[in-house]
Order: sequence, then structure tokens, then C-alpha cells
Amino acid sequence: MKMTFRWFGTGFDSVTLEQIRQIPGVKGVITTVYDSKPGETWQAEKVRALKADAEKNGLEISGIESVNIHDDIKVGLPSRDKYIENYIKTLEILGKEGIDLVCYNFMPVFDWTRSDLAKRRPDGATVLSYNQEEIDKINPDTMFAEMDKKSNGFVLPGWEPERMARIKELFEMYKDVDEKKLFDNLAYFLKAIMPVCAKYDIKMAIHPDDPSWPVFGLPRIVRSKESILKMLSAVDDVHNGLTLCSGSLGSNPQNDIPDIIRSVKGRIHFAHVRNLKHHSPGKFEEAAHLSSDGSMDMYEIMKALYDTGFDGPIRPDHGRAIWGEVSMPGYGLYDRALGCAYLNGLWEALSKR
Ligand code: DNO
Repeated sequence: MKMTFRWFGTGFDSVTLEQIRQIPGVKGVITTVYDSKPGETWQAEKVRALKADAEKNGLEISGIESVNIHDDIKVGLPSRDKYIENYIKTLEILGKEGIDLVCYNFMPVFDWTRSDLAKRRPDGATVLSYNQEEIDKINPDTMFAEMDKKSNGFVLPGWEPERMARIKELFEMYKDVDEKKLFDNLAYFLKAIMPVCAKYDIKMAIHPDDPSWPVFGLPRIVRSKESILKMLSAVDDVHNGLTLCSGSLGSNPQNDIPDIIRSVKGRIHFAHVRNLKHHSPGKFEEAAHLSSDGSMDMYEIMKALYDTGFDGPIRPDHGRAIWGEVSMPGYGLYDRALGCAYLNGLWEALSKR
């Protein structure tokens, strides 16, 4: 595995590359052209600038998270082909720069969903949390307003204000899209981009749905071992792979993460490794990476990755806000750096068994 750190780019992140390079073992960043809009072709100069910034700091770009998918592709509108063409052009630009990993998601309307971005824990740290009962009482508008209040002034990925301003229109677009349609539209998209991925050896790594059940009645198609296997076999090409996100899949305690890792050996191209504390079905909060702080066995997760020969980028995810740090919720320096150190420690111990 290669230890990496998510970085949103200068001007979009409170964490700097100078800080990231000092985290022991971190080789590269996972980044994006943060101000690009879903559906547009990226500018090669912006990609080159990101690369130059990283390299100046002794880091590589280990992958892109995310190249977002235009809703017309997810909904399956006739205009999707134009947006797929643009996506292919973006992949070409990335491929020419030697970037060979792209994380994306196929969630309708929202990316990840939380009911609180700053739930206080007994030690004073704050974390992102989710409570289905609270979500059931509100509508998406209210949820966005609540999240926005606690975003510390940062634009949250997948929760861009201009997108949220169109929320009613977005829900309307998806009203006839059920799981089957969404799945078929994903397969259509993947089949169309596989040739360019093969040409540049770009590994696509879909991010699981977060949380891993339908929210606000919207369909979810990457949320369990069965749905992941179905997605991988629909386009049975190594370039069609998975981002193993322990936190997203782990939102449902029925998901046995080490078993999922073993079942899709060779198709995990990227891993987000983080821990959660479950309270009751549909109610959880995020925890420190350490196994004993949450409900997940991080050793077993790392062991499954190790034993299946995982050699892609891995990153800690969603740190707690600690030591007075103010950052994009989940994306401060301190707790994610602790996460890197812990995951590196587990990996070293695994390698010395
Ligand atoms: C949340 C992230 C997601 C992820 C996207 C990938 O913190 O894991 O926003 O980046 O779903 O497209």
C-alpha cells in the first residue's frame, strides 16, 4: 500500500502540502480540481499546476478524488453522451499526466449525508455523525442549511451551494430513477469509458454509498458485498474497480468489511480507512481511527488488505476536530495525521508477522 492524504488544493484546504509532507510515510496526495463542475472537461493546465505544487513538496499525485459525474449521466438522459465525451477528455488529460487512479461516486443528488458535522464527544473532540430518526424529520433543504452552518466556511465536497440551490430540480430529475435504472446508467457510463482507461491504464474506483442505505427515498447501488460484486461483474474489467471505504460500508454493521475485501481481491484500487462508533441501527458517529475508539476492527481490515496483496493508495479519512483546529469538517490535519501513523503501524506489524 501507499500512504496518502486527501488535499483539496491551495485556497480550498486549511492543510498545506508543507504540512502533509511531514507526516511520516505519506508519499502522495489525493486531490482534485476543486472548482471544476460535473460534466465539464478539465483544463490540462490546472492539472499540471496541481502536479507541480505536489512535486515541489516532494509528493506525487497518487489519485484524483473526485472527477464528479454529471446528473444527466446518472439519470440516463440523451444528453449524457456529451457529458461522457467530456469525462473521457478529462481522463485523457489525467492519463497524459501519468495520473492513473480516479475515485468517483454514483450517488443521486447528494454525495455523503450526515445529520451533524460537529457532534461533541466526551473528550471535547467533535465528529461527523448520523441519526436516521433526525433525517426522517427533516427535508433535504433543512439538512443542507444545518450542514452549511457547521461547515466552518468551507465548501463541502458534494454539497456545493450552487448545487444545493437546485435541490428541488435535482429531486425532480431522479423521480423515475430506481435502483435498476441507476445501475444500468452506471454500466453504460463504465462501458463507454473503459477504452480510454485501458489506453492510459487508469483505474476507476467507485466510492460506496454513504450511508449504505437509501436516504430521502433516493436509490443506492454500491452498498453491500452483493451490490459491489454485481457492479464489478457488469463491466468485468480491471479498470472498473472499487474504493474500499470502511466508514461508508461500515455504516451498516451487516457489512463484513474484511470479507468484502477478500471477495473482490484485485479490484480494490484505493482505500479509505476510518472507524465508526455504532449506537443503534441507523445511528452512528465517527471515531478516532484506533479500533478501541469505535466499533470496527481496524486490524482485521488492514489485515485483509495486506493478505490480498493490496498495493494501491490508502488514506485515513474523516478525522475528529481536535486540539482547537478549525478546518473543513472531517478534513483537519491533526487527527488524520494520527490516523496515518496508526495505519502505518498496523501495516508494519502485519508485514513482520
Ligand atoms: C467523503 C468522501 C466522499 C468521496 C466521494 C467520491 O468524505 O469520502 O465525498 O470523496 O463520494 O466521489
